[in-house]
Amino acid sequence: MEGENKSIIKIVVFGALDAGKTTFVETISGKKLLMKGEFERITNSFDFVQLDYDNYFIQLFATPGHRRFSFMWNTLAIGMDGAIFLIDSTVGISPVDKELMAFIKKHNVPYVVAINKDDLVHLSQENVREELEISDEVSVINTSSVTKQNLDLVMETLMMDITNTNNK
Ligand SMILES: Nc1nc2c(ncn2[C@@H]2O[C@H](COP(=O)(O)OP(=O)(O)OP(=O)(O)O)[C@@H](O)[C@H]2O)c(=O)[nH]1
Ligand SMILES: [Mg+2]
Repeated sequence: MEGENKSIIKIVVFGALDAGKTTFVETISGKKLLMKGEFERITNSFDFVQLDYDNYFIQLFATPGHRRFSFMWNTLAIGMDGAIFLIDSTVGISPVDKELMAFIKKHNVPYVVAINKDDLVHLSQENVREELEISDEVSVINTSSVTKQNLDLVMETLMMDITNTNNK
């Protein structure tokens, strides 16, 4: 069967409420999600889509941002190979962002920080790095999940980080 030799890479998108996680996953996949776990546009479980990417299938999940559903974060993080952390540039760095940053760092997997909604407000990468204490090896990229700005770059950068880590 075509693709039977492909490895599966699990990537999870985290971010505060309304940061644009569901939109990110939808836009980057360009197709209907296999799972879109939301009610009245608030994700309460998770989103899921599978992408064909070189020699890999990427299983891309997005988490709920609402605090009420934060119990899902641990479950979705199980077995992840990498993470994408979306910051909402129209809000700036919130306490939830600090909590999520600590959560992602604790999992010790490669991650990329996307400062989303760059089409609305531009937030400087330096400020975000400083506030969240992000090390120089981690990429921080300004994105828009609506205009598609840098979405492919985020995925390419993370896939490079993941495959380099796996080959070490
Ligand atoms: N202008 C602009 N709007 C965006 C962008 N990303 C998301 N949005 C809008 O922000 C709102 C929330 O987007 P969602 O993708 O549902 O956000 P979410 O992070 O999945 O929300 P929860 O899962 O409920 O936390 C929607 O109205 C989107 O159209 C972006 O990059 N630019
Ligand atoms: Mg969502």
